[in-house]
Amino acid sequence: MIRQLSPQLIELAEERLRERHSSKRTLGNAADLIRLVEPPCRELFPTDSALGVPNQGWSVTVIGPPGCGKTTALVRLAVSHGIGRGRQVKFLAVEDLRVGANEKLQRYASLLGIEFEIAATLHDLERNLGAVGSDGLLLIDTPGLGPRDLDDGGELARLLASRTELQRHLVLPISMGREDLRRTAAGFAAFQADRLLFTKLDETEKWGPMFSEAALSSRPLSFCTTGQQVPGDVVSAGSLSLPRLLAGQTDLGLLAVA
Ligand SMILES: Nc1nc2c(ncn2[C@@H]2O[C@H](COP(=O)(O)OP(=O)(O)O)[C@@H](O)[C@H]2O)c(=O)[nH]1
Ligand SMILES: [Mg+2]
Repeated sequence: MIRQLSPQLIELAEERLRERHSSKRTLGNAADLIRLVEPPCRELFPTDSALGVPNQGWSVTVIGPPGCGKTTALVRLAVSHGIGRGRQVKFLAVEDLRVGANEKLQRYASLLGIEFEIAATLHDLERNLGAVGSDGLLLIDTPGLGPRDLDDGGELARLLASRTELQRHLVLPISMGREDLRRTAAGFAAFQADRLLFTKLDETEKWGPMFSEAALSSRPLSFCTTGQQVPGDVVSAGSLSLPRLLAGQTDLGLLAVA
């Protein structure tokens, strides 16, 4: 897996290791090595699976390219962090004029008994953001934006980026590859995402690009989705250990659920 990491990142990791371990140490086995590299890895790849901004209620949005897993990630979080914790959940879908685009979330909402609204205007969005109660969890779905649509994201991006109480997760499929991930993340810069949420970990064993992107963009990994089961198949990013993965331990079953 080390070959999947960016050369810049490997250099950075080596530097951190040298800083911490200037004296020579003998490593008995793989477990020793994992223990040695775990702390610098945690520094390089911070994880944060706390949903919402402390003391500011729970408003969360997902942004990202079409088909990357935004809507289903939101449904999984609604169950694990909303219904499962006794919060009053509401889904708000920013209107997407593509045929059937908002219906998926609406269907999940009715299956799970969750309130659902379509925000047809930015004013609807602001009104909902202003109305989140202390026990509420507002989960905002946004239309998928491809490279050519990103200019259209302008007003939406400005509004979402301006709300300090809103936690913004950039959703990226892990199979995208290092360079496309960099380019895609850069395309969404105007949204000022504060977390990275990776999807489709079950589709590849090449997880290196996820760690590279997290380290190079200095944004914590929040959650990862690991399959098609909805709700379910979501883990807290903190349960991923890069050293264990480097040692070939990529069993999804070992990861802790969110
Ligand atoms: N295998 C796999 N499929 C996923 C995962 N997350 C989402 N999907 C699938 O990806 C497709 C698009 O998901 P969706 O949430 O609608 O993407 P959106 O367009 O970004 O909202 C659906 O068929 C999902 O079942 C995952 O972790 N693993
Ligand atoms: Mg969607």
